[in-house]
Amino acid sequence: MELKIFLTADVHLGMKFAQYPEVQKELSEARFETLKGLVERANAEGCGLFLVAGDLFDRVSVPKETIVRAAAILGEFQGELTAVLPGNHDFHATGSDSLWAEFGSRSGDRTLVLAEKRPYPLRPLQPRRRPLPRALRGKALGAKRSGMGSGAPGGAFHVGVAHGSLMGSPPTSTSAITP
Ligand SMILES: [Mn+2]
Repeated sequence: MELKIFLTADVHLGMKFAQYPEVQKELSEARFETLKGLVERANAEGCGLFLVAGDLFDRVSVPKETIVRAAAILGEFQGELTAVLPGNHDFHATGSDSLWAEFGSRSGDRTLVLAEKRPYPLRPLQPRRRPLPRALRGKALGAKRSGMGSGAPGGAFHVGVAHGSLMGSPPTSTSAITP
């Protein structure tokens, strides 16, 4: 049984780089190219889950075009599921005009925004193109298996995902507070 996960974080799409006006556009564009390259690598590696562990976006007020482009790039992932955790820069807020509502509306049904602190079962996310691998059936992102109604035989994968510093493990520099 195997679950191959591609993990990234802090892509910070939409970063303005205002302090570098002469290369501002190139630096901003490079973030999109990087994400594209990551998705291509994940596809080449045959990953089943593409996981973004926070700060896919640089801030909650990124332009709509940035959100559309991000959703399109992630939509090229050929695995079973893309899961995106909001971070401290692109935190989750309710409201139909919020970043994540817009992102959700631009993403397919195999993209999951981990907006709440709870386990997310993978079962409802049935693949469109091919059967869910045995490794992913009845599995969940998050903590305990109980309450998920999994019923899957054998062991289960539990994938914890977080963004930020660990409690009780103080950062050694300010960059560790807002990486
Ligand atoms: Mn961050």
